[in-house]
Amino acid sequence: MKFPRAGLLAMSDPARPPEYSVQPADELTDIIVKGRVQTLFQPIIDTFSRATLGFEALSRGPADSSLHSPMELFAIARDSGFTVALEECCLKRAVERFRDAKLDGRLFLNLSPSTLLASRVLSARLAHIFEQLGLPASRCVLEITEQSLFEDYGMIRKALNAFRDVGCEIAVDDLGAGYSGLKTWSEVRPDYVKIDRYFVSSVHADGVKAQILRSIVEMSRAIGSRVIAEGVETAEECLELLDIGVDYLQGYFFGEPRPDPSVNAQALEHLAVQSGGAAAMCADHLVIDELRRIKGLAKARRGTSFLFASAGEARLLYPAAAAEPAAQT
Ligand SMILES: [Ca+2]
Repeated sequence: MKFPRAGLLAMSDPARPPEYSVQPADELTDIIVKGRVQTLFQPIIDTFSRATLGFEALSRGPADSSLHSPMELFAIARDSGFTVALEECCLKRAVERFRDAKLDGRLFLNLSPSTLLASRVLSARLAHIFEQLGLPASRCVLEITEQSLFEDYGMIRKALNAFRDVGCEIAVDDLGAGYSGLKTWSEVRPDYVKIDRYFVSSVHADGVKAQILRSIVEMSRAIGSRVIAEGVETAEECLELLDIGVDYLQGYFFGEPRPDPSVNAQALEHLAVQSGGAAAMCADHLVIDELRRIKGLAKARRGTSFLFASAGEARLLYPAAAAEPAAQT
């Protein structure tokens, strides 16, 4: 369904028959003009420290609106040519509500490539919003989702660098879904990659998915990105993702998207129990953390084993850790 781009003007037309006032395009313009989008926040958990890395902001239409569903809301915006206006509105409201809710950590904001490329001043505007609200822009992570094949990675990198210049970090969203793939990862060199929930769902029972995730974790170490698994819903999935070495977890298992989000204490307890083996194996937790940061040491795994690039290298660099019963897997 196509809607006229003149929706903002039409909304204020006094001659407009009243029955048209509930048309989706009019509802959309009203939502944008009045900033009526809802923002929900979902926590992202550090698998190592069990601290909250931050929250992803998810936008919805107002609860009493026919555009409450985000799919409907963004589809109407796309069809009526208001994607950029809607996304800017969502960004602003998300930062305001993040500040008002006094949430800790980083704020993950979704941005489409079309908006990224359409607005040359968006990075400055976003930095200004953060500054006005007394928040450093370095707490912002932009999640970029591909909706179509990128034709010009040079333009994408240039646009993203403008956000990096004001302090934002970058995430590639939904890795493995649609067009979001290795080429984008390689070209963008993001700080985070978010793995599409398809690969997370029942990963404990699907050896192929588990192997794909292991490969993604391996590549992330080489590229310098950190891996976030989305859509974690069960303890079994959580355990498997820990074993694979994913850095951060997000999903209903840890907390549903809410205006006033909270983290499921039982899920954190589960993480603590599952990672308890590390404490038994290594006298110094910092050693593990340090290992995870060092490029070349593929990964330091918790639970039952450490995996080094080579046993000799680990022994040389970290004699205390290497002296523990390290098992190659
Ligand atoms: Ca996202």
